[in-house]
Amino acid sequence: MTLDTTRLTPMANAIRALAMDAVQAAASGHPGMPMGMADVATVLWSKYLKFDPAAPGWPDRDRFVLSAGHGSMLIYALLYLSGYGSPTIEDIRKFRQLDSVCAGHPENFLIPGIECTTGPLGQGLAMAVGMAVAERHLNAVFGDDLVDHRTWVVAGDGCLMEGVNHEAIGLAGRLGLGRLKVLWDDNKITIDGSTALSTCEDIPARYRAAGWHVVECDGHDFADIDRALGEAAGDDTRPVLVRCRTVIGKGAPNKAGSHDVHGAALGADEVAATREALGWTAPPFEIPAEILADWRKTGDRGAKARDGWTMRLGSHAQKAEFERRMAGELPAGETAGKALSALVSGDQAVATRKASEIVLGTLTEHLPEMIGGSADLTGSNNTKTKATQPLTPESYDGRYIYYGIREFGMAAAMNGMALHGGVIPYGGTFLVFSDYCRNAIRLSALQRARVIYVMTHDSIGLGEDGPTHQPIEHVMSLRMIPNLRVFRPCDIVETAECWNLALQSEGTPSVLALTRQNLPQLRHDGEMLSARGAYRLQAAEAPRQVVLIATGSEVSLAVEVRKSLEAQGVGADVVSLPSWELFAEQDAAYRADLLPAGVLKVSIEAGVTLGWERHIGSDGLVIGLDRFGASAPAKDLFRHFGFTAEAIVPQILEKLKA
Ligand SMILES: Cc1ncc(C[n+]2csc(CCOP(=O)(O)OP(=O)(O)O)c2C)c(N)n1
Ligand SMILES: [Mg+2]
Repeated sequence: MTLDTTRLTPMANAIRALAMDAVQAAASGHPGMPMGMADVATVLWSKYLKFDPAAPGWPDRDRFVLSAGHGSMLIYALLYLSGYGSPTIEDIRKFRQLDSVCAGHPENFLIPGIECTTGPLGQGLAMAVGMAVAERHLNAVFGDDLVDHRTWVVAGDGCLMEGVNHEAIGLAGRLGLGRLKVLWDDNKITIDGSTALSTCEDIPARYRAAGWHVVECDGHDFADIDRALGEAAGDDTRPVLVRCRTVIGKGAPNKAGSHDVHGAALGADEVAATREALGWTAPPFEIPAEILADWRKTGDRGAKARDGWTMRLGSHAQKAEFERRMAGELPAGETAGKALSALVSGDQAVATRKASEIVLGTLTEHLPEMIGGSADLTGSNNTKTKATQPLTPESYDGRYIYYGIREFGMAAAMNGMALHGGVIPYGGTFLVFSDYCRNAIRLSALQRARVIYVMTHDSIGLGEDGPTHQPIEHVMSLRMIPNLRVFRPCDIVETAECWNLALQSEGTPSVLALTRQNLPQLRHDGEMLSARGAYRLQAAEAPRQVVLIATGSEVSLAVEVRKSLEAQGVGADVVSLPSWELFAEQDAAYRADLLPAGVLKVSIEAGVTLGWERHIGSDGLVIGLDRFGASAPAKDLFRHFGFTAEAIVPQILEKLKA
């Protein structure tokens, strides 16, 4: 198909007009990037991107990721102009206002055509790596007839400068993700001014070194853009970086090329001057019919492609399985339940990381959508199973990703995989390095992505590696992230339950905080008690004066404490609290029954104490750790820091006297 370049100029100017007018109306936003990338985006959407505005969720669409999320008006303009139902022109008029889906940065949960939430620079590109992985994997499983698409990214200087970029492109290069095409808005401007202020990097050389194919073009010459995108589309063996040399704010006669257009409205005078310069006479938010008609035609190719795809799906042998997986539904039959019932009859004193591996063995065998991995700690995180063979360029049907030492890149890639659909990603690292992934975990939660983080070595109980490796504040700080489930199971049965719950949490990511050290099996029932977040593991025998509340490895300690108290005539319940979030969802009566008023409540958790007041009240007793750990065998550390029945019981008796 040859492009009619005379029609492209007004189409691109429509993007420019919408961007500058919306930002002007909101008196807030980023006009420079959409204006600068308008020409490239117009060629991409007119000729290369496979999409159907009538079906934003069509599984075989190309994924378009605006990694430079501050340029949100670019994607709002593209979606509106090409005929998606959302956003409407009314939404664009109300850009950045409370009742508009056109939020400051693109949000995947507000507009169906937005593949992922972007704004934290670098992560859009890193998520796109995950989308490209999911595409190749599903292609290997279901074939070209059902899965055959690309992932296109628009990224700015900032996205390429962020550290996560290094992780993401290294992984993409190694995995040979040829379906990934990154269009770099090389405008040499960031907020502070010229990129020369802060970098002298040879970016194409860096990408080539990571195994990428690099193409360049003049980002304002349609024929040259077309040539470069053609070359990019033509190489499906290596990921491609298209360096688009652009001028930020292109079209604004006095401000283009300057950091002044990055993140502020042009101002009434410059808006008028831009209209003049572009020959754009239409009033704000009105697109001349002929130009809109040209835009509405851009989806035609995709609509045809989707018709063909729908026919192929209709007669495909794997239709039902493909649809199940893309819908994110777990297979019928209680697979996780089966894993659970096999465990309750046993008596296994294992680390919960080991328990997780045992459970995963069953889960990955029955859930082909699970794709595991680890950031170079496979043998420590216990994330690999028999069913999950390595995913490599030679075998994309593999289900285990060696992410390398790239925690943030792994987490972001998992977000992309989950958002692509058809797979459920889980990946491991040490809990202490959840900080390296933290903003991606936050984005899992914000984007409602089912990503499962397997975070092992969850306390001082990891022992000799010492304070750099011992999480103190991590479990509590992860509990602070909205829409994230943090599970800290106490034994093998709870571990199975928590895995089950994490898999069922379709719109919520989960963190499993697991031990390095062995823990006794405390549960011998298959009641799925963890589903309530907390439950009474043991009830007081003597008249109840104390409720002990513990998580993970400290639950067995609470059991010992209880034994000692009961021996002295002090009745004590033990409550296991594997998930604060699920417990918070229970009704008041259930919560009050577990944690009644008028009884001394004692929390035991080998981590920071801040926050435990929620469960023990202002007159409770909190056993925790508000300092960094130390390097020694686990047993010695627990003794040293007072996590023994001998150290805790006297404190409880003292408190009861007071
Ligand atoms: C992780 C992160 N750090 C900082 C910011 C704030 N920020 C938004 S845009 C921007 C500059 C980005 O420069 P570039 O990607 O070149 O965009 P351009 O100015 O060319 O539009 C910064 C620092 C952010 N959104 N995300
Ligand atoms: Mg820039």
